[in-house]
Amino acid sequence: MRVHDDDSDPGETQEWLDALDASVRAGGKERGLYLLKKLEEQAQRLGIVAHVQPYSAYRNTIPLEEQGAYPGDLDIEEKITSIMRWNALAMVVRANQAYGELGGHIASYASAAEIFEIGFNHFFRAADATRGADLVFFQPHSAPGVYARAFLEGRLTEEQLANYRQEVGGRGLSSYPHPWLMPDFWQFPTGSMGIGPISAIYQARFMRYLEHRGIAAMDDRHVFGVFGDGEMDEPESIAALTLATREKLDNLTFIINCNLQRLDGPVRGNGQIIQELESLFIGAGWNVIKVLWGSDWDPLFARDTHHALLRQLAATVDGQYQTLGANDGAYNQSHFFGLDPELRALVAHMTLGEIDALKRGGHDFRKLYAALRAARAHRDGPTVVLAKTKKGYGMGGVGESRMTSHQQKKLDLDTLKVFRDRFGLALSDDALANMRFYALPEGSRELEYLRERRAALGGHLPVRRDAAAPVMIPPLDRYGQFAIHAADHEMSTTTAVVRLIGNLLRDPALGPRIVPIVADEARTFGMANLFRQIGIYSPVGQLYEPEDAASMLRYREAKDGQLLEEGITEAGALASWVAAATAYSVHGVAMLPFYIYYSMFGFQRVGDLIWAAADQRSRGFLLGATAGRTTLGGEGLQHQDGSSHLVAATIPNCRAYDPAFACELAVIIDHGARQMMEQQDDVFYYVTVMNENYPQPSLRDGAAADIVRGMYKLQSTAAPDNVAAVRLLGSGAILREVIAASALLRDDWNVTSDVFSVTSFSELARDARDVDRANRLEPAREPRRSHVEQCLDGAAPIIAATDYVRAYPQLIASYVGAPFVALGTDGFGRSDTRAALRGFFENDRRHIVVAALHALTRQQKISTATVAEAIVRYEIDAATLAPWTH
Ligand SMILES: Cc1ncc(C[n+]2csc(CCOP(=O)(O)OP(=O)(O)O)c2C)c(N)n1
Ligand SMILES: [Mg+2]
Repeated sequence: MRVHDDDSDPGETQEWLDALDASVRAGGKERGLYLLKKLEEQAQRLGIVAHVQPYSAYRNTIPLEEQGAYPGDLDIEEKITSIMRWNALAMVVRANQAYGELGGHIASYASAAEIFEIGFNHFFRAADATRGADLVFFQPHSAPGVYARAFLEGRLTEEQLANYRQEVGGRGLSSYPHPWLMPDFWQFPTGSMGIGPISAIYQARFMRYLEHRGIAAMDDRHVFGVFGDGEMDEPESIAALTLATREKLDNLTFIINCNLQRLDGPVRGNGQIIQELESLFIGAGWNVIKVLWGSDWDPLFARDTHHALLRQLAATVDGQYQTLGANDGAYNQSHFFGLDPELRALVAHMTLGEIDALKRGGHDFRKLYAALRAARAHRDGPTVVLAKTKKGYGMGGVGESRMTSHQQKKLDLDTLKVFRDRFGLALSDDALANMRFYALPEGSRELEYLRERRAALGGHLPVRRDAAAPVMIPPLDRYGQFAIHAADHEMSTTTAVVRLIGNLLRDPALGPRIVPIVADEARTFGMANLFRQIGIYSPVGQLYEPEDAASMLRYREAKDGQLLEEGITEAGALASWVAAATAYSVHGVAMLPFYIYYSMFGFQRVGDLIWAAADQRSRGFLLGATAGRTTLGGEGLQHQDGSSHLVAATIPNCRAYDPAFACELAVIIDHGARQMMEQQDDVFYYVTVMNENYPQPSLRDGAAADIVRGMYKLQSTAAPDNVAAVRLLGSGAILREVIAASALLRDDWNVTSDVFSVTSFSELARDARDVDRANRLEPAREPRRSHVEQCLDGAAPIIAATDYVRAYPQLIASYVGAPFVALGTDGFGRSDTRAALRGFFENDRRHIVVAALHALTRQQKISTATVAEAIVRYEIDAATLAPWTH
């Protein structure tokens, strides 16, 4: 049923409103709420269903009567904020005066300065002797404001500010929050929009997890996230909103800087982003607090008895708010207040200057403070503060609420003077012209205030720490016997990794620190036994009798459950993994997460989250299961992964492996666990595992170190009447085809071959690249040889076959001196049997043999007629289209 705006019986309407007013006056707000609830129930009985949007009037949520006193010194805080504004602006303008190409943003922090400052002066707590720090996610392009404050606090030098965005050489400051590049400062990378919001939610959830599992106390530590209104359009920004309510995360507050603009223009020119966000968050169950208007609007609202002001505010779209924001008092008088006689009367007593100075709520400390205090006091769910601001606040005609505000990075002297005068900055014309940074003199009241406030809140922020006690890994033969002494026992590498995790979970020291994570695929990977063994985490335990209660593998949810079952959200599961993988830094407790997923839905689907995980120095295992393009049989084009290893190779601190055998896998997991938990290196591991069952060999003596390096010789297959020799390299799912090919080469063609198992082409390539560089830059020294050069010395052709695109083995091609042929799975995957797929992609044993013979023709070891014969013998259809063409 639609609600009509025209009132058919105003007298009756007024009676109802008066009755509600009287009840609230007599019985308070709770009585009012009760009546509304009863009315709603009755309306439902009468079949009246409301389809109104769940948003409130276009005004502040917290009424003036409930605002409370302001605990800070407004004069000083405003002065300090003005100085921060200046330093942030000067940092960007200076960098761009010196080097026009450096970029940077002024307008975003200009809109967010009061939001940041209210946090820094009153809410964001650092770690002290009694408790850990709050977690704060900063809007990335407002980073200059965070640097400006760190400078005033004496944490950053003038030289560092002057080197904003000039990081090469190590003196400068990162453009955006990057823990990799500023490891003592930034905690959370937010530069890629959307990653901050989803990460903040999963960090808040992981804090509960640690607490419920008895691993770390959280006291009243809180997660704050300051994000942009444009940023909320990212799918990741809103993907986990309902998780936050479902898990009652009252340790979480979002503050959305609603300056109504993004980069190109208005976020919702023809609508109202604030109302839209309010509906969204209310729908997701959040506590919503709107901070729209500053204190100087309070008297206007008080006199707006007929709601003319509220009606006009509701009727004004954001594109118009922006134009109003960009223009002066006279324009606002004629184009807003002048539109309605009641409104005109409302501001009749005000000068144009006063109208011009009316502030938006997000620039008013009192309003922001009341909102954040209410957010901190809110229980049983997260809060979002929607703060209405002006983009480029204070930048005058060149930047305030302009379409081009976001891109503005150069300001002329006149604009700087207007800025200085508006914020009452004690800067000479000369200081302006030279964009001098403003430091607070020692002994000044402002500096003392600044220090006092931070001391009261525990110290500086942001600070990234890196001090967790190492956790010892048990000896491999204690938990990996089954894999290293497999003795041709049949199993898949997925089964092996699940057994390894299961065994590690039983270790008294390491076990509790393991965090298995799945995105609704535990059964796929044979992990259902973990449901009962360690339980599935739920903050409320299990409120129902599970259908399979009698089963050994029952679905057991528990408050201290260890497994994180994230449901069908790879982005959420990855964010969850990051929370665990950074716990060593964020909470000082090292955790070891294993997130196991369909490999295609990793780097391909949430690659940017993995990049951010690398930036924040995550430590943990990503397990790409059902990996490759031909082991997954029936699944088809969208499931078959031929590229993840190539992408993994581009992430500097990601060590990626594609083991074929359980014993290789065990060595890699063991090495990785030690590197991350004992040595505490800032690396993470990506390991692919498959679901194909085959006999698993035992670990060769002395092979372990080479497995970690990336390759080892598996066997030499000597042909009795040896006509030629080749080297065959294989990894993961295709290694067994390579071994089979070596037998065919011997039996059918009298060709000898050495077979190497390559556990990681990317690790080999990295080592070779390092060696190559060292040799080039120190030409006088005795040249070093990389592992790949040592293994593949000589001239015999090399055939490398994997279940990935050819570019993956080609990572090492330029480091070997012999002819190099790569076979792989370029093209779109499709569903069929494993054998059919390997035939289709031309990486099965037959094609490996043909490739080897062909390579030998180039060395005049074998005739082309022999190659043609092999093609016929193996029934290869030479006329078929190449797999990557269809
Ligand atoms: C994933 C991603 N896409 C695009 C960008 C480029 N970008 C940086 S800031 C910005 C606009 C942000 O608007 P908003 O979130 O409203 O923040 P504001 O600057 O208005 O405070 C864009 C598009 C980015 N950093 N990340
Ligand atoms: Mg914006």
